[in-house]
Amino acid sequence: MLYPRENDARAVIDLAGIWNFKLGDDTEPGETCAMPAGAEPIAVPASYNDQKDVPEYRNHYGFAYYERKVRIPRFFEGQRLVLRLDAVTHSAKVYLDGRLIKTHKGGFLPFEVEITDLVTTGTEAELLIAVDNRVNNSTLPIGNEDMAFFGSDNPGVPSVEAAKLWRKKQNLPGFDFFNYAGLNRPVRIYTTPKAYIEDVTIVPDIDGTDGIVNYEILVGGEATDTDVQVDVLDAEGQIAASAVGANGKIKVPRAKLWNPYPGEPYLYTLRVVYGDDIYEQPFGIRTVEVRGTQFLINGEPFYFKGFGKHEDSAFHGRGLDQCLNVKDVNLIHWLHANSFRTSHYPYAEEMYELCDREGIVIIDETPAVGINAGGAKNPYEYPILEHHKQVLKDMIARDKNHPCVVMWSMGNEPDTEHFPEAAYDYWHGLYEYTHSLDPANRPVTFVCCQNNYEKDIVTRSMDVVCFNRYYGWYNLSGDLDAACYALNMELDFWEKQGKPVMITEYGADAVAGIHECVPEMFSEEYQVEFYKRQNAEFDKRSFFIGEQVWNFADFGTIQGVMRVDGNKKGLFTRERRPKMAAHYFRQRWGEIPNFGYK
Ligand code: E8X
Repeated sequence: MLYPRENDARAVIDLAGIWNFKLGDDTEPGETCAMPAGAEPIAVPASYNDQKDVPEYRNHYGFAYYERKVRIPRFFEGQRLVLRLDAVTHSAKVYLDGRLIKTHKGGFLPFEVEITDLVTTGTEAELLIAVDNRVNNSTLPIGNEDMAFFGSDNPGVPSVEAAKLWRKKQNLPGFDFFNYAGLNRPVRIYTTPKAYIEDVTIVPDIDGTDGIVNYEILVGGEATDTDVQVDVLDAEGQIAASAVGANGKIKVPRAKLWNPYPGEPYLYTLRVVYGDDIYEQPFGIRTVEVRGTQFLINGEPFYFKGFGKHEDSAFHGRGLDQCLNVKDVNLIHWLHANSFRTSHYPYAEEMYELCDREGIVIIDETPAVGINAGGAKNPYEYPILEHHKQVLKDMIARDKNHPCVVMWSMGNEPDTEHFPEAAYDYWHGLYEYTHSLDPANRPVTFVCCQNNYEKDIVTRSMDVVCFNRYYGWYNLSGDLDAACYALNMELDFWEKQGKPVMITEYGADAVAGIHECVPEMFSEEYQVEFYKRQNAEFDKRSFFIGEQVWNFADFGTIQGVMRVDGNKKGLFTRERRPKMAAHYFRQRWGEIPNFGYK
């Protein structure tokens, strides 16, 4: 799915601003819908939860209504008109002049609907979006539908059945991040000519000093007899190579490669002309390959230095915050880091464009988090497989041309221990499906949870072993000697798999400002000691290809006895103030090269 870009042939109207807003309940609107009375102002794009300090905004359960007028200019006459919503969390029902025109499930990927024949140019239309924030066993991320601790073994609390009678209906997130909801990313109307470019696929390759650009252009709309013209433009906008035809292979002599920062992340542009339509797609010439226990970028063994992140900030919630994205990218450079995982959902396209430009490597992850009932239930009986496949398809269709994306993560911390065969059937099927979706056939993984790795027969089947471990925090708490012993037992196990292995989460909560002479849990000193001791063990292992800490920054979560105003495992506070661990990693990663470390 192409990102909206204005040019000589296309216009884009961004509908950012103040909309009318009203919380509803869990009654689902039907084929027609009118804006409820009593509307309040709301900023778009942003989550609604932090925009008003009342419990109803923070703890809503069900639908919320967004409404505004949109004017379609006269000079749009004769053009194809498309309404695109970049992320409506978690699902949407879209109405134009009160009539349902589109529904969508999934809160982190774009969807669009053609409105050419639904509006009249030179007039105003009413756009109304009903946003459902509910999570359950059929959504990604997963919401728990009943909490085991309501069981009869919890004196003073009746059975789950009783609790369903007297406890108010609410979201029970099966994930450790606040359930921010709303029109979290841009809403736009864009135009194309009636005969238009529908999709662009680019698969780069390297042949000696030449770049190879394998491309495929999909066209749509009115048939024309014109052919597709394709030019490869260099960073100065000069034509480096050209071709005619909807698909083909273009050689770029003496190509400049896309390399991770501080290398040069050189970007070309594929300019496509079809009839009256034009589309310009930035891209990079680089290759990605797993070979033995190495992860190669442009044929060189790459070492991941980075984090799991979140799209999370005060006021915006999970809403697009380009100022914060620029600040975070600059802090990633400051840390001499080179990568992050989009935990635990695909991020806004604007962040991938920034990472393409800044040479930051991304592991792109779906919102499949919470597929884990701790053994109490078999989560592979949840009705999620078809939606999970749709999410993978949409994520790859959106992100396939980004040079910064080097691997797909199908999900985070599912239960792979208690129902190992069911887990293998579920994830191996998805693994093969994911490979089939990506024209560039990038490596595919998922991120396994802190579990019994000997019972887990899934993680070892991935292209790269990505594991999350908290030895010295969630278990062996405070005992870093025992933690390192357990870690080495596990690294011995992974060494036998003959695959590249990286840690995608490890960390300790540190409340900024708590200091101890003797490092103890929740102090900044303990967070540093936790990393120092475990990094020393990783450095001894040649098959170990990367360290991504949890988390880049403190972030908002649901309330719980283990969360002190959110999750405090950040290297930075939520306001991006560095803790001691940020200074520690800045020094460590400043001494570790991107390539050839292992
Ligand atoms: C944590 C992280 C959480 O924030 C992230 O979204 C997923 C969690 C650790 C799981 N991984 O809690 O800080 C470790 C489970 C051990 C029982």
